Parts: sequence; structure tokens; C-alpha cells
Amino acid sequence: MAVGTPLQRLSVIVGLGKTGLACARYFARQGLPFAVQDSNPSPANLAQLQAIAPLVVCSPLEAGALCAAAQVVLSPGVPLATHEVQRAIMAGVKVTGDINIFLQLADKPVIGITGSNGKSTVTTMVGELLAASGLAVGVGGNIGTPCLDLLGKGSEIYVLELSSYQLEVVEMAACEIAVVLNLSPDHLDRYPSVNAYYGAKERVYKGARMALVSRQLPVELHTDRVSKVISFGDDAPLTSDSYGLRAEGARLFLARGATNLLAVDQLRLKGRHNAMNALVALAIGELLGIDLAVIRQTLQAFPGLPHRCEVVGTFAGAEFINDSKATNPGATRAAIEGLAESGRPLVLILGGVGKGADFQQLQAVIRQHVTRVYLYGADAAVINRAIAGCVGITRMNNLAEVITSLALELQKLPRAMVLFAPACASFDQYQNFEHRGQEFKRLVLEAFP
Ligand code: UMA
Ligand code: ADP
Repeated sequence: MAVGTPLQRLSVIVGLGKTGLACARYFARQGLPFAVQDSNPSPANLAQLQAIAPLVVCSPLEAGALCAAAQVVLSPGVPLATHEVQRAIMAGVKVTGDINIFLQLADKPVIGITGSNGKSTVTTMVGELLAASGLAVGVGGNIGTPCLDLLGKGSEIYVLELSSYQLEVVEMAACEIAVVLNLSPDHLDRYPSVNAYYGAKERVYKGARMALVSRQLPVELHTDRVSKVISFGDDAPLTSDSYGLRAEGARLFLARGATNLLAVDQLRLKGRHNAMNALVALAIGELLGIDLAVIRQTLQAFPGLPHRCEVVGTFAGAEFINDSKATNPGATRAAIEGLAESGRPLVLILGGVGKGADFQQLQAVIRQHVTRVYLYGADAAVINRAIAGCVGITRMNNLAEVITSLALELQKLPRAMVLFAPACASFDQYQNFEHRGQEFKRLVLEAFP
């Protein structure tokens, strides 16, 4: 069932989450006919859909309707490999997504930010420095606000966080500036290989005017037909227009060419990974012609986002850090390395849904920096096997048990840091990473009244 004249073929939105709902709002605003499908018989946004388009019902996934559609508008959480979607592709139906539609409509520059880790941090930094320079900026995408909701708000520039899921159906991103921050394995439950995942990320560069390309990527990404390619990395920049980190004496600087632009010790965010995030935000700011003083001020004042190496507080002499957003081993490794700079004994809490990740990649960093590991959740046994022998491991069923046990153990670990950077997705026991982080903070505050 759908609104519209019988002669018009429908766009079929697949998935009625945040993205699907924003697509429904967009089609309804434009007076374009659409239908909705979702594999959940009662998706959370059903009432909102009815408020937007009372005549549109949400049906189960069904190949026949998809094969007859004008186009399929796929939500990022629905894999392209889904049987019904594949049937539509074979029938010659175009499969698109909200980002693809947005990119075709946006008449202002778009900054596209992707990578395995650091996306939300860099997206927020760039949004803040553009706003501080006086521009009306629309910030959205994977960070939370579906991009179609950004249209019609008078933005002079858009900053989009783009996930590999979203990029899979993007044809021509045509960003003013595109960046892949870093690449490390993730989402191997969805992709047949790590290269397929990296390939989805690479799509951000398609048709870009400027591409920021890391010198530390594990594979070479293609930037064909990009007008200007600028390199960045965590080593010193060798050419005048490239960006990097330069050590001078005991200090580390964000630098362009031979010029040191900002000392890392001036940032509130700690850890080399955050220095890299700030470096990319700085580069984007400079490439857009933003005043360096505004860039410096914004980056220096940036306090970080909740659930990303967020300090919960000091209890029983131990500092508790909530890094619930560390949903893959690469993010956890960066958090450990960043916090290890403090020289305090590190207790690490890992667990959740492993998404097919190889946890052996954490062995070296755990051996080097971690005093004890606590494990919980669906893939605790998998993680245990991968890191056994590196350090003492305590296995529990859930986070509540971990915190109770820790409260007793901390006397033996004076001045410890407790890092909750689970390296896994949260959905075995929580709604999402925010819910998991909030629960971690609540449990800590309860355990140490
Ligand atoms: N659904 C199906 N069939 C499926 C899978 C899902 O019908 O096979 C339905 C579900 O029943 C549900 C709906 O699809 O009703 C959910 O759609 P969705 O999973 O695409 O989620 P949205 O609510 O639309 O949120 C998405 C992003 N989610 C995912 O990519 C999984 C959000 O990123 C993003 O903030 C939002 O769009 C706005 O752009 C979240 C995320 O976890 C934070 N992203 C991943 C990550 O960061 O690792 C990529
Ligand atoms: P994303 O949006 O890509 O998930 P976030 O900015 O939300 O990234 O950060 C998530 C986690 O990833 C952080 O808590 C930290 O552990 C890790 N992280 C952040 N920036 C980087 C980086 N540049 N390199 C590696 N890991 C990072």
C-alpha cells in the first residue's frame, strides 16, 4: 500500500529505522510515491511512519514488490546480500540509499569522513570549527542525524560521517573534501573479506575535488580523477602541502610541511590517535580556508565525545574510563596505547559480539601495557582463546559481575586505570554502544558510592 497515483512506480524503502523514517519524510515532503518494508513485523518507528504518511503500511521484506519498484532505498543496516534485495538487483532495479539521494540533491559543499575509527570525533571537530568560523553547517550521517533531515535548513556546508554500509550504494560521492581516516578490520560478519570492507570505504573518494589520503593505510586506495590529493600521516610531513606529526625535543606538533601548527600537549584530548584526529580536522579546516586561529582555538577547547575514552571518575584510587564506542580491536588498541602514556597499571574490560574479528591482533598491546583483563558477553570464549597467556584473565557473565569483582580487586592495584574498551558490538546485552556506556557508568557509580 502506498500514496501516489497508480501510474507511478514506487520507491521502496527497506528498513524503518532512523534512515528509513528520514527517507519516508523526504518522499512524503516531495509528494513522491513510496512503500516501506522491514523484516521486523513491528519496527519501533511504525507510529511515526503513520504520522508522516497515514496510507503507507510497513510490510515484510518481499522480493516481488522490490522487483517491481522504481528503486529500492536500502537502510545501511540491511546488507546488500539480502536475498530479496539481490532478486531486485537481478531484475535490474536500482538500489540506492539515503546518502546517495542526499549527495545528488545537496547544492552546497560536502565533507565526507570515513575510516574504521575516529569518524565521529573528526566529524564533530570539523563541524565545530566550521561553525566557529561563522558558517551554517549541517552535521549528520552515521553520527546520528540522517542526512536527508539536513536538507532545507539553510546550511552553507555539510559534514557527513559515512560508514562502509552507507558507502556501499554510493555511486559518485563528489565531495569537496573526502577522507579515509584509517583502515583496520571490522564488520567481518557482513563482508566476505577485509578487502571488500576496505573497498566500500574507498568509495568516499569517487569524484572528490580534494582527497586526504593517509600514509599509513594497509592497502592502496584509488583516487582516480580526484583533482587534488593531499597526504597525511603520523610521521613528519615531507612535502610542503602534506600534513603529519613532528617531534621537536620532548614535544609533538601537528604540522604542515616544515611548519608546526599546533602542539599536541595543547589539546584536551589525549593519545596519539586523537592527535591524528585533530590533524585531519586541522587539514580540512585549512583546505577550506578557515582562519588558523579559529581552528586552533576549536581544537584546543574540544572536550571529546561521550563514550570515547570518557573519564568517569576516580574511585578506590582507580581512574575509570568509558570507551564503549571501541567496537573493534583497532579502536581498543588505540585507546590502550593512548592511556598507557600515563604509566599507570591498566585493567582492561573486553566483551560483547566480536563480529568475526581477529582478537589475536590485541596480543602484543595487551602484553606490553595491560595488567589484567576482564571478559564478559557473547564472544568471551573467542576472545579468551585469542589472548590466553598474554596476561591474567577473569571471565564473568556480564558487566555487573565484572564491576562487583573489580571493586574487590582494586585494593591490590593501587593507582590503576580501568579501561572499558570492549572491542566488540554491544547488541548481545545492550541496545547500542551508548546504552552500554551508560550502564558502565551507572554500575561504577553504584559500586563506589
Ligand atoms: N532491518 C531489516 N532487515 C535487516 C536489518 C535491519 O528490515 O536485515 C530493519 C530493522 O528491523 C530496523 C531497521 O532496519 O527497523 C534499522 O535500520 P538500520 O539498521 O539501517 O539503522 P538506522 O536506525 O537506520 O541507523 C542507521 C545506522 N545504523 C547502521 O548502520 C546499523 C546508524 O549508525 C546511523 O546513525 C543512522 O542510520 C543515521 O544515519 C549506527 C551504527 O551502528 C550508529 N553504524 C555502524 C557503526 O558505526 O559501526 C555502521
Ligand atoms: P567512529 O565514529 O569511527 O566509531 P569515534 O570517534 O566514535 O570513531 O571513536 C571510537 C573509538 O575509536 C574511540 O573511543 C577510540 O577508542 C578509537 N579511536 C578514535 N580515534 C581513533 C583513531 N584515529 N585511530 C584509531 N582509533 C581511534
